Amino acid sequence: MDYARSEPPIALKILVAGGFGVGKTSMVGSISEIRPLRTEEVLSDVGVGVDDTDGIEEKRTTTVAMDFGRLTLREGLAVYLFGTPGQQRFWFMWDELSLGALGAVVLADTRRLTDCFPSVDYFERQGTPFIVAVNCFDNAQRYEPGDVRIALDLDADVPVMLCDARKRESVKHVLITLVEHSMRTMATSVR
Ligand SMILES: Nc1nc2c(ncn2[C@@H]2O[C@H](COP(=O)(O)OP(=O)(O)OP(=O)(O)O)[C@@H](O)[C@H]2O)c(=O)[nH]1
Ligand SMILES: [Mg+2]
Repeated sequence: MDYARSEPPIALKILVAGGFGVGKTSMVGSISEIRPLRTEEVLSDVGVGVDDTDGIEEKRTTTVAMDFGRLTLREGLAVYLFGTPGQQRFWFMWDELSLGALGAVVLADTRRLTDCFPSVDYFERQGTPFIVAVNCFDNAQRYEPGDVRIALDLDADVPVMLCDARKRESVKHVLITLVEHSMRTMATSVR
């Protein structure tokens, strides 16, 4: 690529956060064009009673550092995706991961909605633009985005949407919504 004559490459950093087992690793994996870097460890007997796998009994591994994936939107414009670890004992990673992030997707599971409170709090405190994407698990009751907004006590300008973390098109839609929201937020804050 001849960077001397073209614009310098732009990299957007996006975080995928949320509670334990909500689908963060799945989301990064379904959209990444490179084989995603994963830091999965097998859930062991030691975690029984600590790691709550209700509703995700099939889950065998958990992220201990981060997920990493990449998506090229056009030549010279790439999105780097960082999935955060879900379990509280790995949260010390978050400050490093969130440095320079354009925004964050907070994934939510309506069967355990309170699990995403810490992520929402974290990004509100940091002033990082975020959206909430409800990952619709097959056996979970469906709620309207408006109900989720009320339950999470979100500001009116925070987008809330439904998604399927396993489907590329759905994840693409989530990322576009986040980028648009981040742009709007930045435009308002420099005014
Ligand atoms: N039915 C359904 N299952 C899903 C979906 N997304 C993920 N799963 C399953 O749910 C489990 C959790 O997925 P992960 O992607 O590992 O979740 P995570 O948020 O990265 O988990 P931690 O890193 O351990 O916090 C796995 O068993 C997935 O196969 C979904 O959208 N629908
Ligand atoms: Mg994970």
